[in-house]
Amino acid sequence: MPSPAGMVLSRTQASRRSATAVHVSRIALCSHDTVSGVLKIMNVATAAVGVLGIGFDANSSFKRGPAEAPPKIRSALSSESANAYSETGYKVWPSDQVVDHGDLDIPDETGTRAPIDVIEQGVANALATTDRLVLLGGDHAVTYPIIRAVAAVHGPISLLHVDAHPDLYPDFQGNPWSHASPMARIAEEGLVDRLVQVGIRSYGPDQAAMVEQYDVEVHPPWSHGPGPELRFDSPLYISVDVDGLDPAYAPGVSHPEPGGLSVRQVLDVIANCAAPRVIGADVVEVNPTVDPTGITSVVAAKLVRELLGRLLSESG
Ligand SMILES: [Mn+2]
Repeated sequence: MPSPAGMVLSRTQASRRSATAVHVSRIALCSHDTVSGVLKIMNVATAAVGVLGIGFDANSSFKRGPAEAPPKIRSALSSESANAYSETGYKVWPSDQVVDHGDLDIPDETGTRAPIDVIEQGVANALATTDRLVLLGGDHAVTYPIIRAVAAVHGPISLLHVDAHPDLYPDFQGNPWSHASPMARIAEEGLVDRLVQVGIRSYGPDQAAMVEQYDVEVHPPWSHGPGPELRFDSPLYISVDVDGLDPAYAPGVSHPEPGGLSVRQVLDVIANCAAPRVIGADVVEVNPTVDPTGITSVVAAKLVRELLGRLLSESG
């Protein structure tokens, strides 16, 4: 049974609800304009793009914490240390064109299907009012149910995946919903017609077999120059694990892997990949419990700002 709008459920309360229940903890219909100080009522029906938080990390294999990321990323987005615009000139946060759907309330269960279904239904609900979303993770396990919901609306789609890791384990330590396995679920269900991975630098033979089996295109990090030329023929979804970046730029992650991409390289990928349309994106794996300066949330907010700018550039 859906929760009434505006009702906030604690994680414990949510866990007691039935496995198939869908909880939207709050629907933000207003935005505080940090420039003028005026509280503006936003019209969900006219917003071009939505933002939805998915603070879920029960399937993290090594260290929990990404469940705490969405409010940290929003706080960095709203900080008066930066302005409201993308580098490409679009007013993204706050913006009349961007509606904040709040955060999903998700059962805190490890290794079960229930949270996956709650996330998929919650994303589908948000897509009903804004058919393009930027999702704030959460660990990377959230991307499988997100893609199920997005592909149901926009499919067939292509998936551009920035990460240190391919996340293609058939299961990880027996958990098929692990944050190390979302791309395996997406590939085996045929949810995307093309999977392109960028920044990959940590994987073994079992995942290499999956790359071969599902014809995944893998680009390791590059040292200089423009990077791979990426052209897609179908609507594109972009999933960014911030550990695809070098830990020098994004240290607050559960699995830091040195030798990664710079912020500028990832921004260039977002700006330069060619596709008929970008129809959604997520930024995942920020772990605020190991990010004492908050810089990783600031980096994530920067990526969200430019992803929103890219989506708004393709509106209407
Ligand atoms: Mn990763």
